[in-house]
Parts: sequence; C-alpha cells; structure tokens
Amino acid sequence: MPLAMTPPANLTSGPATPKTAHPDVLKWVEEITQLCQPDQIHWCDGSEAEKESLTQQAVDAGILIKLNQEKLPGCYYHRSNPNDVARVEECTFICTRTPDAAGPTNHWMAPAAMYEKLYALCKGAMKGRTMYVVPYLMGPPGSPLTKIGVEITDSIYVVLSMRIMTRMGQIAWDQLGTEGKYTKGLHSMLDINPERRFIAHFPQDNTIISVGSNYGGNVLLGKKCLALRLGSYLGRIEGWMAEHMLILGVESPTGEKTYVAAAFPSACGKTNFAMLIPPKEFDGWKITTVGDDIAWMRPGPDGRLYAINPEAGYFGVVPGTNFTSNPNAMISMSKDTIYTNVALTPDLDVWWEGKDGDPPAECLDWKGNPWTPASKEKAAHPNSRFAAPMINNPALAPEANDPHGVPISGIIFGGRRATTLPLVFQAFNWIHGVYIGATMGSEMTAAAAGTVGQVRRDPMAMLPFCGYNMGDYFRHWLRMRKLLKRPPKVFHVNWFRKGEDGKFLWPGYGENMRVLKWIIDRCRGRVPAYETPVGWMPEPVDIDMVGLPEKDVTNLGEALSLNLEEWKREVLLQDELFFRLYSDLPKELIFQRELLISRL
Ligand code: GTP
Ligand code: SPV
Ligand code: MN
Repeated sequence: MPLAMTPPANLTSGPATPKTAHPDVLKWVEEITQLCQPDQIHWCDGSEAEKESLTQQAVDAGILIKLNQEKLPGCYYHRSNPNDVARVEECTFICTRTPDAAGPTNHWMAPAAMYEKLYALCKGAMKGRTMYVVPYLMGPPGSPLTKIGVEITDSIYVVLSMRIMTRMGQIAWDQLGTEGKYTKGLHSMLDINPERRFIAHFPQDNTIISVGSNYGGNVLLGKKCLALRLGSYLGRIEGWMAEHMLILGVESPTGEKTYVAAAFPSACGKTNFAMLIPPKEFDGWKITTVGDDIAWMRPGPDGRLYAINPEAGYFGVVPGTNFTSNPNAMISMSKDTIYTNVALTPDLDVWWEGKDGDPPAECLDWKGNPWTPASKEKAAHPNSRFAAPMINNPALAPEANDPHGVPISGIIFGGRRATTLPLVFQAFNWIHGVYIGATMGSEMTAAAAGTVGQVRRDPMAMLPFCGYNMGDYFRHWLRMRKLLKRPPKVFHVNWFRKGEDGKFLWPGYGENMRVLKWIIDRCRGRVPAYETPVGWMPEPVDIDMVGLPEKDVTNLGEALSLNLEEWKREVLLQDELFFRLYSDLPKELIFQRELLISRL
C-alpha cells in the first residue's frame, strides 16, 4: 500500500500545510487525522507570528487570561479543571510486552489492549477542534544526546506551553530531516474526565498516548513522558542515563567551575537549588543553572559523566516562591510566562501563598471563586505552576546550550524527611551511592495526586518516572560505573529535618550554599570528613556558618546528628521496597544493606 504522503485535500491550505516531508510523520499524522477527525490541522513552526496568533485565539476562547501587561509583560493565566491539577500515577502506564519488563513499581497493560482502549477513546475525539502537530527538540540542537519528538494535541495550552518548555518548531523539523528518528506523542483532552484519563507509554514503539488531562506533567509529553520514562528506557539500551535531576554550576572566587546534578523528588527543592543565590558572606561564589528538573547524562571521552538539560524552560512550583526564597525564579516568571492555578487579583496580577507582601484584600482563587484573607481555602493550588523560558533566568548557565553538556563531579540525592536523615553525608563509593539513591525516602507532596506528607520510598526520585523495571534500573546504575573512569562522588542531603518544636532545623534556600561548598570541596578532595556508619560526614565546624543567626548555628549539631535507633527503623522501612523488587534486585544492593546493618 502506498504511503499517504499528503493530508486530506480539505486540510491543505494555510497552517494545514505540512512543514515536513518526513514520510513516516506524514503517514502517522494522516492516521491520527482519520482517527480523531479534527476540523482543522495546524502544523506548528514555532515562529513569533504563530505564538501571537495562537495566544490571541486562546484568549478569545477563554483558555488564557491576559495578565496586567505593565506588571507582567507577555504573561498569561490559565486555570485547569479542578479535577486535573497534578500528575496521576494511578493513570500512568508502561506498556511493555511483558509485565516483568515494566516491573512491580509501574502500572502495566499489554500494548495491544492499551492501543485498542485508547484508540476507541480517541475516535472522533477532535471533532469541532483543531489538531496541532508540534515538533520539538529535547536537548540543544546538534547534541548527540538530543532527541526529537512530535506531539499531536488538541490543546492550544499544550502548544503554547511546549513552545516555552522545549525548542519547538521548524528547528525540530530541520533536525528531523526526512529520515530522522522521533518519538510519537498523541494527546487529546477528551472531556477531562478522570475516569477516562490515561498516560500510556509504549517503549518498544517509542510512542506516548495521553488522554483525559490537560495538566502539565500529564500532557507536555516531552517532559516526564519522553525525557524520563522513554528516555530512561532508551538510556539503558544506549548506555546513558535519564534522571530526575537539576544540574548546576558552582563558580568559586578564583574562577574554578564545578558541576553537580541533584535528584530530589517532585516539589522537594530542585528548582530552588538550581537557582540558588549564595549568602553575602560567600563573596565571589556564583551558582549558574544548567537545568532544574531533568538531566541526560552519558560518559564522555575523558571518562567523566557529561550532562545536558533536555528542556528549554521551567515548569516550576509557584507557592512559596518569593524574592527571599528564590529571586531568580521570581525574575524568570516576570515575563513571557504562563501561570496555571495561582490566584488572580482585580488588577490582573497574580498571587499565591508565600509571595512577597501582604495578601490582596480580595481576589479570585485558582478555581475562580472570590477569595479574601479570611477564606479557609488556599488562594493558589499547592501545585500551581509557572512555565517560563530558561532564557529569563538571570543565573542561566551559557552551557545550557552546549551540545557537549557539562562534566558532573558530584551527584546529590535528597528527600523531604522530618527525622533520621542528616543534613549531609557522602557515600563511601559509587556502589554505596547507588544504594543510598535506591533507598531514598521522601514525604509525599502536592505534585502528584495522593496522600501528602506520608513517607514513601522514591528511588533516585524516579519512582513515578522510570520507564522499565526498577531492579534493572538499579543494575543500569551499577553498570554505568564500568563506563566511567572518573565517576562523580555521591552525596545525600536533607534540608527538611525538624526539631522537637516541629520547625526546620536548617534555614535552607540560599543557605544551602554552605552545604554545597562542603560537597564541592569533597569532590575536589580538599576538606576532611569523618567516617560514620552511614557514610562520610562533616563535623559542624566544617560547615561555614559565618553570618547566620545563633539559632541556626546551635541547630546545626542536631541537623547533622545520627540516631542509630532511628537508622535501624529506617533500614526496616527500606525493606518495603526491597521486598517488592526482590526477584529483580541486584545482589550488590542486598550486600550494601547487610554492610550498613553490621556498621549500625
Ligand atoms: P518539581 O518541579 O515538582 O520536580 O519540584 P522541585 O524539586 O523543583 O521543587 P521546588 O524547588 O519547586 O520546591 C518545592 C517546594 O519546596 C517549595 O514550596 C519550596 O519553597 C520548598 N523548598 C525548596 N527548597 C527548600 C529548602 O531549602 N528548605 C525548605 N524548608 N523548603 C524548601
Ligand atoms: C514533577 O512533578 O516532578 C514536576 C512537575 O516536575 S510535572 O511536570 O507536572 O511532572
Ligand atoms: Mn520534576
């Protein structure tokens, strides 16, 4: 049968003209057109004119509200359906051929059954709507690590957000050529019904289908779906790593540059850490942001691990962000930003819990209901987000566009833990580091639907994002060691330990520079550490506390303390995950556990 090389005749004028001659893209778009039956097709080119016209259409349709352009130039406001405000792990599936390949931590369905189910839901789903064909790059143009995706969507909000979050448009068609490989992504909002919400990944077909949602993590298919779930699957086959990690550069007063990557679970501080501004006592130290959420890493010719940020924007948590906690994020979202589910003030400004200044006397909350400071409900949803281009970030590292990536000297794991986990410790070696990452725990946050506050194991912050069997993922981490001559040093941090009064022991945010400096100095082998049962640790005097209030200095001892009884309970809690993964767990991790118990 000949390939369908052109779209149907009634769809060939204006924006319906394909922007690519890639035969497989044309064939697939034709197939999806027949299935979803849109009224119109729009092939995106990523141009400024396209952005303006789509934005105007979104405003006319009430999908976006134009914010106060004097205060927030180029900024728009969006409210999602109240039933659709976060990622839903319950509806997220890895459709490998066998359930074993997806592993016990993922939901699985056989590919044929899932395709049948989703194609039935998509049949005629775009009648009366426009279908957008969105080409995008994940990674800097020309990088050997960069991947190409094409997302078909019926959501104009998705198109405008993808334009911020990825390198979207003609640049991707050009890199694709007529023979390039790409990830297929199909998204339809359907009727935004949680009963018909599925985020399905077909690793063997390099395909994603997402229906029934219009919330970022479920529908911006380049991000969690491609860059992490399919990315991790491909990375295992191709010998690289796709990780839920920020990447930052540390510049010392002498101009020495060191790069670290850090994996913290969702809403546990990656964006904040990636944009950190050192305290004034750290004169001459500077942090630059390579990425705030995702790292793709592969061994370089010199035997070090090199990382790129596949994204081009930030999809960041808004509540709690202010000019004290994260000035660079505040500036990043001051223009050309889409806000979702924050509160809207009468003068078309935005507000959220934790913003600088007093709350507005009145506003509309994230659902559009009148809100005053006396209201019991929150004005902004706890998982309200901003989508801002990375170019807005005053601390953006120019290396974010370097196709070679940056050499990683340290990998930092961390979680949100009220007890047990000290402020910082260092793994004895790579294998021990893999164990520390694999046994990471964190209190759940609003970034995913579920029970906020409950501690769960979230290995390497990848529990919701690993596209295959978690046991094999650990094995891949162990195997990467053999491909590296100079592996990064591995650390664990906890900014969230609490004292008896229920308050955080560590001031956090910009002050995290003090811990980061110890980490950098350890990477460069120039500060001491002492051996504990859990790893190498600093003495309180090894952390530079100059300029901090007395209370923080006093609390440091407790923040760094080890309670061996708590640690014994911790090891038992880790078993919950190890039991689930038992048949696939690499023996190295079981040995590490035994060694830890014997040290305790
Ligand atoms: P995702 O985008 O969901 O992957 O999250 P993220 O890891 O980038 O989290 P983010 O930096 O947005 O932080 C989320 C929440 O953690 C915000 O409410 C912050 O205010 C809070 N937070 C970040 N850093 C710190 C810190 O050092 N100390 C304390 N106490 N809270 C912090
Ligand atoms: C996360 O939940 O880890 C995020 C936000 O970074 S989302 O893109 O919605 O997944
Ligand atoms: Mn994330």
